[in-house]
Amino acid sequence: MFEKEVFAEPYKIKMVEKIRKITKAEREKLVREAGYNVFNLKSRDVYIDLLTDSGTGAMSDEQWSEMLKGDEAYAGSVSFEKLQKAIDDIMGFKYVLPTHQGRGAENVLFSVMVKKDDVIIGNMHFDTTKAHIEVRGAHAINCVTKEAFDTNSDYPFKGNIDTEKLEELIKEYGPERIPLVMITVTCNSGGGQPVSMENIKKTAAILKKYNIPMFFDAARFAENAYFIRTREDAYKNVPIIQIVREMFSYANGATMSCKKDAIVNIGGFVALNSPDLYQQCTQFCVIYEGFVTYGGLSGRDLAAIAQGLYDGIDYEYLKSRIYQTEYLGKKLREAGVPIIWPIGGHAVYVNAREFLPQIPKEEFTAQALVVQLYIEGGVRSVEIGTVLADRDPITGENRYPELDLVRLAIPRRTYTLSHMDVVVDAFEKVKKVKDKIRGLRFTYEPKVLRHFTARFEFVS
Ligand code: PLI
Repeated sequence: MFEKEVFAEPYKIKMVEKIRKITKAEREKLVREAGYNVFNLKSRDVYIDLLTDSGTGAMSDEQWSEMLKGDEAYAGSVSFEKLQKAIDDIMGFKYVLPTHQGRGAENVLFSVMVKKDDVIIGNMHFDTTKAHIEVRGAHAINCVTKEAFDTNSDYPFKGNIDTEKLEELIKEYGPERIPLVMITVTCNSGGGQPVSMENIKKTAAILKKYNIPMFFDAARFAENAYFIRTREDAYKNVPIIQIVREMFSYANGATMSCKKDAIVNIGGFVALNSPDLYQQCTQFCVIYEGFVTYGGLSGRDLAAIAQGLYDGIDYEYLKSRIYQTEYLGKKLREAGVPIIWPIGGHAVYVNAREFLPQIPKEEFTAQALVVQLYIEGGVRSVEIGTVLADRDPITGENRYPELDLVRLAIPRRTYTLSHMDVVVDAFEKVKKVKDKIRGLRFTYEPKVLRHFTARFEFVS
């Protein structure tokens, strides 16, 4: 039995937002009307919303007070200075371009660095990163450690780069075709799994040999640093900020979606240590995002990010954050729900094919579980499986990823452990009807990014 440790969230609640639980019959009707796609639901009809941890966190009083002080000057605002200073202090990058969110940062950086037929290697690229690579006619290659595919082993760093394969890929394609390598920390597409400092160092050393720059997709850099502290012996009790500084010291730059570990509702940036690269990126920031000191954000957004970066690396906060995710994951595992192990930083990932073996993958096993979880408990989750994988653009056939997952992503500082108990209870209810759950088929299937707007019906 997973016992609650005696410690509490390192904050008290100052403002609340009502949530409401509607009846199961209402949820059945609403999800049917939504075409069995939870993206089409209204949030007011969701009891516990675990669709994403992106932009859904609760800001601190210090962030709100920074927002009030936000300087809204078009150019050279005080708020931008604060952001620049925070990024320099925490990550050690001197050159910063704000962007409206993470994908904006990818667009600005890749507009300069990525061209047709290039090869961008990463542990596991996030969808928007992959899309920004492929839209330029370049190739996105995942090179995560093979341990990542064993969902039950205790291996502590399943986000690691497979360094042997990395070197083979560099030799196969040639360093001149590889403008950068991108390490996503933590590795969202692989289950929120961390990358060890040892692996970061080793990867950096290999890339140095071939003169290939290394970048971080830093959306969840602070959670990664917490895992390094708690799972890598050499970093036991090392202050988080010191770990973060060391992580970034090996990199040439980073893109970041601040909607995650900077605990804001919108924002992102590109951070660099090369003045030349910065200069080249500025024109694309101006075209796509906004002037170089605001990048599509208001001054108050910049100020909230600056403060949020410090909030995000607070050890006590990170401890309660990761504890909450583990609390949910361990309780689900005890209840017999198969999950990716070890539990990731921002989310618990349920292995739907193992949980609902009677639903063939052609009938979107994980999507069927997402729907039933909403019907039973009002919990909104997200499918990370066949629907998300889209069709192969050449053959037109469905792509079936190795795992069909349901992600329960936990917004930061938003829900309590009692809410997690409600999620576990929803799974208990799903378990009771598990053998009766039916698969789904499309009634509407958009050509690209179908998981956002597709509609389904039950296979009878
Ligand atoms: O949603 P954006 O554009 O701010 O960020 C894109 C993005 C980049 N990298 C990584 C690792 C992400 O997880 C990411 C966005 N993630 C979302 C929306 C999520 O639900 O996980």
